[in-house]
Order: sequence, then structure tokens, then C-alpha cells
Amino acid sequence: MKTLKIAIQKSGRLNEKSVEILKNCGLYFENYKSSLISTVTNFPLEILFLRDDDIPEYVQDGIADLGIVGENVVIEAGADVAYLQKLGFGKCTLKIAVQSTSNITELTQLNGKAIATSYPVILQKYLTENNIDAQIRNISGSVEIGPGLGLSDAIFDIVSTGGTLKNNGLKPFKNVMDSEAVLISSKGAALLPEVQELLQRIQSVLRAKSTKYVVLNVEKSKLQDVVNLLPGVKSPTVVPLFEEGWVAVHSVIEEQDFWEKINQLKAAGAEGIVVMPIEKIIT
Ligand code: PRT
Ligand code: ZN
Repeated sequence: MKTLKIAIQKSGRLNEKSVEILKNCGLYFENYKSSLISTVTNFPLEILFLRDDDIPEYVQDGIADLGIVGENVVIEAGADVAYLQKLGFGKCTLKIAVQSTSNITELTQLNGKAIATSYPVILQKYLTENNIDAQIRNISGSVEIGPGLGLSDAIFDIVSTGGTLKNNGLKPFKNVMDSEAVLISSKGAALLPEVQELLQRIQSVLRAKSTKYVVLNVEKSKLQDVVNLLPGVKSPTVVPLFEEGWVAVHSVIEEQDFWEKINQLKAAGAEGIVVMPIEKIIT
């Protein structure tokens, strides 16, 4: 079996969740903060801990077979890699922002203006698509101070809560791109059986994360109404209770419409509802 290499962020916003998802896949390894590489003991995999900016190129060149990194970083690097899976964390939006007092309301007003950013490639593409001729000031960090210093008229940066914009007297103007952490692989590695095995494990963890296991009791006369609300993985499991005329129903519920479903179940006659986390769903 080939020993794969996966590159993840060494420290920063994506490190913890990247380590967590690999551990949830049942992989055993030491998360050595001080070393660059860690060996998984129960799967042919080595983990490389890198700066996030280096990950797309390492994967494109096949130095690492796989990588976990923000989609924005992959696109900015223009890396030729295979996208295997969105991972549901590190979510953010890349936005153009202007000073709160600015009277810019139309995109065309950016013509001839200067925009500070650390993401010149993504910004240029957006401006070109929209026929805007603005000057891009490429700076490596703290772009939000640009307008205050008179360095630029606008900024283009990652926003999650919007707190940083506000604290610097800026307001969002245009959303350009949504991003989240993604699993990428080199084009050559995408179809390797070991890569597909790891991908399946990651997908089973993601599926489990977005669902809850539910056990509830219901009178047999109301069973059909309750079952209609519960598709389950295949269909709900129904087992008799010791008390005559009652059954227990086991099923899974999607996290996103959890409370709505629970309320509907109660209204349909469900009692003693117990909800549990799911570790993995293997289909
Ligand atoms: O050291 P290394 O180079 O590896 O890390 P880094 O400092 O370049 O990146 P890091 O750890 O800050 O971010 C890694 C990835 O997380 C990014 O590429 C994004 O895909 C994703 N991500 C998600 C974010 C944010 N949310 C985020 N809020 N990356 C950066 N920010 C910054 C943003 O630049 C701005 O300064 O947070 C500030 C805005 O946050 P709010 O909440 O105030 O809006
Ligand atoms: Zn970085």
C-alpha cells in the first residue's frame, strides 16, 4: 500500500479542525506542535504541518498527495489540483469593503480607485469580470487599515463576523466569494484506492456530524404519523415496548431542521425523546 502524505495547516484557524477531522476518521497520530511531520500508526499516511499558503503548491506538485486548506487560498494560488470534498469549517466570505462614511454605492464607482488586498488574483478576476478598472494594492496583512491611512479607497479581505471591518471604520460593499476548508488532492492521486478510502471515511464523519440519532416512544395508533416525519438512513427502526400498545422508534434527523422536526414529532404524539450524537455513518 502506498503511504500517502496529507498537508494541513501547522497553526492558525484551520489547524485544530483539520486535526479533529482526521482523528474522527479513526486515525491515530501525535499532533506534534514542534515537528513538521507526523506518522499515522493505523493507516498508510503521513501528516505534513505547513503554512496554509504553501499547501496548494505542495499538492499540485505531488509533494503531498492531499491537503486541507481554505478554498480561497487554492484559488489565489491558481493551483491545478482536484477538489475532493468541502469540509464545513473555516467558513468565510471574501468581500470588498469601503469606509463607513463612503458614498460608494455602485461597483462602477470603483473605477480608478485603489483597493488594498492580500488576494490580488481573486480580486482581479472579479474586477475584470465586471469591467472595473481599479488599481490593486497588494499587501500581505492588516489590509483593513489601508483606507484609514490613505493607502487605498477600499479593501478586499476575508470577513467572518464583520467585527474587524467595524472596528476599523469600514462597511461591507460587495460579496465576491464564499470559502470554506476543502480537501484537495493532486490530479494524479485523486483516484488512488487509499485516497478514496480516506475520502469515504471523511464523508462518513461529515454525514454523522450533520445528523443526530433519535429514540422516542409512541403509541402504536400514532406510529404512522410519527414515521412519516422520519425518513431515517433507510427507514426507522420500530421495536415493541414492554407496555402493551407502545413502541420505540429509532431514527436519524438532520441537524439543520432539528428543532422543527422535534416539535412536529411531539405534536404527532412522540414522547420521551432522546437525542444522541452520531460518530460515523457508513453507507
Ligand atoms: O500561518 P498561516 O499562513 O498558515 O495562516 P494565515 O494567518 O495565513 O491564515 P489564518 O489561519 O488566519 O486563516 C486560514 C484560513 O481560514 C483562511 O485562508 C480562510 O480560508 C479561513 N478563514 C475563516 C479566515 C477567517 N475565517 C477570518 N476571519 N481567515 C482569516 N480571517 C481574518 C481576516 O483576514 C480578517 O483579518 O479575520 C479577520 C476578519 O474576521 P472578522 O470575524 O472580524 O470578520
Ligand atoms: Zn497564510
